[in-house]
Amino acid sequence: MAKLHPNYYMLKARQEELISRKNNVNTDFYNGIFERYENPVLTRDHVPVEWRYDLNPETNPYFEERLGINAVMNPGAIYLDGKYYLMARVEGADRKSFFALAASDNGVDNFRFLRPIVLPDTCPEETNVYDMRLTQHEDGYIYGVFCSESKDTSSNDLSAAVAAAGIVRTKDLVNWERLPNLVTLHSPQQRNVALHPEFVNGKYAFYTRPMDDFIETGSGGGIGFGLCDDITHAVIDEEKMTSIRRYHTITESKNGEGAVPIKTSKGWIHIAHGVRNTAAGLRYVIYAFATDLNDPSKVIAEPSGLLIGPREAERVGDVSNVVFTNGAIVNENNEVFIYYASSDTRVHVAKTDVERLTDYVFNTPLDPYRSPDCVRQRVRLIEANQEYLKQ
Ligand code: BGC
Ligand code: BMA
Repeated sequence: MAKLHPNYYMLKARQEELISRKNNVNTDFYNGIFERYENPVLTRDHVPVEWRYDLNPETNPYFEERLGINAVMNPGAIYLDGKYYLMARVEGADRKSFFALAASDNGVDNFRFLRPIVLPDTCPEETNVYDMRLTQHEDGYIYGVFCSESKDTSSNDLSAAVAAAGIVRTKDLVNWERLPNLVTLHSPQQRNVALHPEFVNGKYAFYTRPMDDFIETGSGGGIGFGLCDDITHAVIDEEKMTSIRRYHTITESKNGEGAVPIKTSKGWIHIAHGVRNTAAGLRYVIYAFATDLNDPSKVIAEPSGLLIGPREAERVGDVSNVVFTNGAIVNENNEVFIYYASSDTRVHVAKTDVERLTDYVFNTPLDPYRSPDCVRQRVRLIEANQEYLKQ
């Protein structure tokens, strides 16, 4: 066999340096709620050289990248046997995404891609897949719920598409069984669907996001919640509303479930996304809310405003002004790792712990929804603080 091209070794060395680089807390940022880190945890440069280059010098004499990667984003996340796994959305230069698994021992650096996931190809019309939520369900399976996108052949508009929730399951992150897509009897389209980790009234429970069409949620009022009897033919009739969209807030245009909810002693904590429209296009931020332990559709806490917004370098990328999350991990020390992508380009981690996150969700004031009330809310804070400043 002919020798490998010298640039292969150059790329491998660079990649090794990138992957083994220690990630430190970004000390310029403080809000007491979570820490940001200096470096992204997963980027297109983390994708193995062998996944992109043909190493055969005869068929690739100039060592050109044959199958480029455009972006790595929106990972599902799961903690298994002390390892932090990310199921990333990897987007090829061809705009199609696939899922690939990466793992790290500490959740903040040294993430290495293990393998691309080849899902059972059961939907002939499916064109793209993305944004998988991984749920460790009490039935013993790990489920992946993702967006399955197809062309809308009923419309003359070339861009018209249909979004549905695809469902796969596994016991080992290696072998995947594909189940039929979720059917929601009252919503024509679905994106941002996540499976709740526990049975609710003996049924499988999904967070949904009813939509009238592909981009606009239309009459869809927010993050839905529905039950189904049989996960192998998942059909949801009624979708109750949980966190709803509101005028002149961060969720005005759309919102959607992000990570699988985190169980705490006070309630299920949800880390979701909210979208508003601007002259510069849609702006995506991450927010949090909590639902009742016994009735996970009932919102019991709604801290005002955003939890994570795109900052500095995060603001720029393929789809600028976006932070998006669909995966979080809680480890045995109650540390919380929120994985989020910025501008549909790379993946970051925000770290907190269950106690601080709970305090944020339950003790951050509510949004008064009107500017005059918001300023009064702030003045009350300032006046109360005067007492402490006198000390
Ligand atoms: C893109 C997604 C995006 C969606 C709605 C899809 O075609 O792949 O990233 O969220 O359109 O804009
Ligand atoms: C969506 C999501 C994400 C993406 C976001 C911004 O609707 O499903 O895939 O991060 O748009 O482009």
